[in-house]
Amino acid sequence: MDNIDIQAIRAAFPILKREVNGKPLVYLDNGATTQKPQAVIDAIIHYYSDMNSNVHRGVHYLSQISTDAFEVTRRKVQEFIHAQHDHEVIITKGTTESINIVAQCYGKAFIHAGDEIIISAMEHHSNIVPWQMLCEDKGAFLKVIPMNEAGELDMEVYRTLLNDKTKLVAVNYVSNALGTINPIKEIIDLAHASHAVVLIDAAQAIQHIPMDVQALDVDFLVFSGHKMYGPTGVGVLYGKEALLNQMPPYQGGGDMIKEVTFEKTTYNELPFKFEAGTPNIEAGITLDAAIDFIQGIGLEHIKKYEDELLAYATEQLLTIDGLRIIGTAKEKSSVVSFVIDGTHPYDVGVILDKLGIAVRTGHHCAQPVMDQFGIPGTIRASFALYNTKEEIDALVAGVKRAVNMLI
Ligand code: C6P
Repeated sequence: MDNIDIQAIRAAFPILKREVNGKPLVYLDNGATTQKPQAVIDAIIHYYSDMNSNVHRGVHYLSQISTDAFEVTRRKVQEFIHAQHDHEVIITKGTTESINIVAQCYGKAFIHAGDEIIISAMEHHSNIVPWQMLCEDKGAFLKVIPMNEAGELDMEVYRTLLNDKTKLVAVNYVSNALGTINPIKEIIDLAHASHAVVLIDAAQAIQHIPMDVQALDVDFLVFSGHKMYGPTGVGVLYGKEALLNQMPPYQGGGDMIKEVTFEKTTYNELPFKFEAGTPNIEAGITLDAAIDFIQGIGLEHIKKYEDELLAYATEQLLTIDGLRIIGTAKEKSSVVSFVIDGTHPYDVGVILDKLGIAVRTGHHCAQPVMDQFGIPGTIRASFALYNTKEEIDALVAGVKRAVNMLI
């Protein structure tokens, strides 16, 4: 575990010092949301103590420094994902809103009756329901790339699903329920060969895997700030300039207009066309500190360290009798989902909580995944860069204890 000073990293997250139920907190629910480093917390305090003001509106000093800071984040995101232009970065509420913007706006302009949209069998509900709503609205059809028992997409079937009716492909980079890393470059290239555009849901990838939207040639990429050590209520929609320019706005309101009369409104240019109303200013501004934090360590180092944690957790959990890992793809990231014969995931989760260990139990907003495996849900441990092998040992001991109590 070279290059990672784990004690220094842990010290940067004040919440990791607390106890839960009289035990040291072991936080393994990072797929749901990550904890925040002191630098992000300080940035939020600094924003409200020294800067609070609306953005893109005022000539006064505070409004200008807030606006500048908000735009610094936009450029930081641009650099972080290697976008060509900063105006290709739309600041949203989060992944869910970003996907809904594409479904509504791209859908309004480009999806027609009889068109087909492809998603995968391992999508989060946020990357299923907006497309179902669009298909219902437009008389389009939703097709699903199946996956095998390991939780890997069937790329042969994907090739056969693509045809000249396919208009859009929407797939996650990393599955939140299984941890599978999908072959998104291949997915994108095949879709482009069929003249379809591609949205990649990077909600579970952006904090673990270096991202380059130009190298990927992805059309839309979406993610949330709160899963990458940043604040809640902010996310990103990256879109290629040409596509965003052709899409109608999402919501009408302040900031997204150039000129309004009662007869006609002209819309603002990118990115503001998609940013109606006052944004979550403090979250927009302080996402910058979260990206600085990640870049200060380096995603290559983070990925290497987290891969070691995942391998160790997988090996140790498999020593438990009756434990089955759901999601055994060759390429995985930071998630281990499992079930244990004779126990319900919820009961195991409650016992782990009594031991101070936070995991998520249930369907993880991916009910079709659970249906395919014929289970009500899983116990999911999801890792971040501050987790340790000792915490995995605590998880394994806790699961063993739960098994002894429940069976
Ligand atoms: N997954 C989890 O515990 P929002 O809620 O908009 O920030 O992110 C939605 C979302 C979309 N796609 C994927 C792949 C996701 O994992 C999530 C959020 C959390 O797995 C909360 S349900």
